[in-house]
Amino acid sequence: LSRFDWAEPFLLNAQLTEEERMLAEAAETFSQNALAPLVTDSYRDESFDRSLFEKMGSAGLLGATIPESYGGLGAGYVSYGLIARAVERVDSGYRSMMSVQSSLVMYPIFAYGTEEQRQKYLPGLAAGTSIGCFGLTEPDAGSDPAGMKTTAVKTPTGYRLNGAKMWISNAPAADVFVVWAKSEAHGGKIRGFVLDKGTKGLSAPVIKGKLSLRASITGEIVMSDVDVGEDALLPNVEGLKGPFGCLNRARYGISWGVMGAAEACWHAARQYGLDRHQFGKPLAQTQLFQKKLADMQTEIALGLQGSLQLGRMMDGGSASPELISMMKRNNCGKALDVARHARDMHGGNGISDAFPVMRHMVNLETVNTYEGTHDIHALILGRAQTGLQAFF
Ligand code: TGC
Ligand code: FAD
Repeated sequence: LSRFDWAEPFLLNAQLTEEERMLAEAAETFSQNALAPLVTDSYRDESFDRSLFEKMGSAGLLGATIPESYGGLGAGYVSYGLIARAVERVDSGYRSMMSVQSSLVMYPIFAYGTEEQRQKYLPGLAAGTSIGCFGLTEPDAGSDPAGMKTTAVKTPTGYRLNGAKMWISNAPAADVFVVWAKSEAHGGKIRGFVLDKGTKGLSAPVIKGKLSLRASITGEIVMSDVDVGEDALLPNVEGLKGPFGCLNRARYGISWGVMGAAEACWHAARQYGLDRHQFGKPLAQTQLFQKKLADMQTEIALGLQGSLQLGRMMDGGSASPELISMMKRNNCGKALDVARHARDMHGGNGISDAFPVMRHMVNLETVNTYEGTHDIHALILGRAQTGLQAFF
């Protein structure tokens, strides 16, 4: 038998290809050099720096799975997951910026759009010179997006959109809005539209007062008689499977991302326990402290291994939405648990932003809620194994 690597019990790095390892290292270096120094102030001040998108774009972090001919990397889903893990090790808000742009804006334009739409939008989004957002949730339709009220009505030249979206990441800074609406001309089915900033009747007011994900900007999308041409419609999908096709990819990325945040909390708690002495010995020399570290190590190792296998299945074409629900749900729940314990293990210091643990903890409250709440994913898994619908 081989020696135990406490930080990497499954030797995950050794399971990666050379290309995946290089990408992961590049994402980690970028995240630590370009993002980590900013995060404390950015979180404290709830400030948003648009130039971060360009920096992420230059580092190749946007649209990793999109083909190179549109500005992406043409990489696989394991690589995309490794990027999410590296970025979220710093902050869930930064990972949110990256994953909305990649999975929720670039992916639908690539998968459901025309060649003209791809050419028009993807290179700028990949470079980060253009910022995208994804509007599905509404004030009265969160877990149940089928209940959306936003409408698209046919006009002689295109469509007129009316409605409001709520809790939309990147919206106040966005140049490109992928929005989902019920289209009268398509029998009331949900269709996707790509709107440009500056279109008359379109606005995106910022949502203030968030106590979580403060380094990421969030807003509403208000559409009041927004007239767009026929070329704004994403022609190649209809129904809820359009937005869900994007969510599958983003949820998968989150399953990796939250493990990055959990690793940051675990490593911080371990180091704190080694440095801090009480009762004449390091905290890390107490049984309770070690039990908590062992639980963190175990859940993170299992979560990462599950995400890696899911990524391999995504790349091989055998992943199911239900398996994505399992990994998104479990990894978010475990990461939140790790962060709460890490906060506690830091004692009073744990509530200070001089340490990262409470920031990660409150961020993970959002991540556990968005892209399908912990309980909604349980209902998806419950339905899959009983055949019984428990949503309504
Ligand atoms: P249901 O009857 O289950 O399905 C309706 C149609 O959609 C298809 N479908 C899927 N297709 C692909 N992938 C999936 N994961 C799919 N899930 C469903 C399904 O096959 C069906 O197609 P068709 O052709 O037969 O019509 O729909 P339902 O209304 O009963 O849905 C129930 C439920 C709860 C599963 C679903 O609505 C749900 O997942 N709710 C959660 C909502 C959610 O995740 N919102 C996310 C908003 S975006 C966001 O949070 C971004 S945060 C980004 C960041 O900052 O990182
Ligand atoms: P609700 O659906 O009202 O749920 C409230 C509670 O009820 C939850 O605990 C839920 O699990 C529970 N519940 C709901 N239905 C059932 C049921 N049938 N049975 C049992 N329990 C149930 N959306 C986007 O479209 N784009 C974005 O970019 C985006 N970014 C976000 C960023 C942030 C910071 C946040 C906080 C949210 C974001 N969202 C975004 C919205 C997010 O996806 C929703 O908040 C989420 O889907 C939950 O919807 P809701 O808030 O309306 O909660």
